[in-house]
Amino acid sequence: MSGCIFILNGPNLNLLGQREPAIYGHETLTDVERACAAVAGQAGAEVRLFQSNHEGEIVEQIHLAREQAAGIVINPAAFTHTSVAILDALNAYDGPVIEVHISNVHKRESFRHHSYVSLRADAVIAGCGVQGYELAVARLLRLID
Ligand code: DHK
Repeated sequence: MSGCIFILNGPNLNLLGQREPAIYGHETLTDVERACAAVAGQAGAEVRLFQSNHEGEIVEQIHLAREQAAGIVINPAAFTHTSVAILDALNAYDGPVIEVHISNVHKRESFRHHSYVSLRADAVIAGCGVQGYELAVARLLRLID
């Protein structure tokens, strides 16, 4: 398996930096990708960031990860709370998985408190802002070392 880490993002995260900045901050997914690439680069690893508003496309990226990724960082966004399909795809992936939420979902509406993905994730990071992605990459590097 290569040293590539997949960073998968669900719906509306293409609007990161513009969307509800009081909750999700001002940084963009491009900023996230740059910061994660720097963390991974220190260990000689690479990241590949993907975002989709479509559940099936995220499922297909997880299938691709079976061949290409040493680990997965995933912020499924709203699909966190609804998607058995993403859970099933992650259950078919053998490497480590870290679930990230930019906001602290447990301080928010009750429908955000349940995560299907947490049934598979090796770790969950919530409420650290976009820094959560960097923390997740650092943890994955430790797990795949
Ligand atoms: C992002 C979303 O879009 C929401 O649907 C989730 C998550 C929380 C986040 O905090 O990154 O409920």
